[in-house]
Amino acid sequence: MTDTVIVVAGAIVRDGSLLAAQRAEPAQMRGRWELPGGKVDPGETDEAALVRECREELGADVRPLARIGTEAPFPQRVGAPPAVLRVWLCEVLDGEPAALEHLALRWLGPEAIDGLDWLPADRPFLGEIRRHLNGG
Ligand code: 9L3
Ligand code: MG
Repeated sequence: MTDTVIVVAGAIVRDGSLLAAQRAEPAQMRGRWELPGGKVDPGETDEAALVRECREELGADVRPLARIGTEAPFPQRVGAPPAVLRVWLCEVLDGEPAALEHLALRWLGPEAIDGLDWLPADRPFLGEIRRHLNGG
């Protein structure tokens, strides 16, 4: 497992809506939707990486509240090391999220979550996020 890439992402929730972000790159992911985040750097904690990535991508400070779902492996490019996705429920602490590196951002109510073209790695987490938005 030593060369497994850990990717962290935030299910950022505010006023009953989830923040979805539309990827700009790489080309084969362009236009698809994700929970914002990225790779954990060597020596960095998962939560610190999540806060850093959200600051870089959204220009806002988030606070991770609770880990959700189970660690989901997802395929990277052929020949790339295996990767896993870990997701945290987050709140916005400071700043208004902006699409600094994404094509667009959307705040989604529970009924709108399923309608987007999500990255396959993120899909398994959506059910639990929707239940959270619905108060359960
Ligand atoms: N990835 C998948 N779902 C996500 C995130 C943030 C990332 N919610 C995948 C896309 C890339 C890899 O993880 O293959 C690294 O992500 P990034 O550093 O390019 O955001
Ligand atoms: Mg990223």
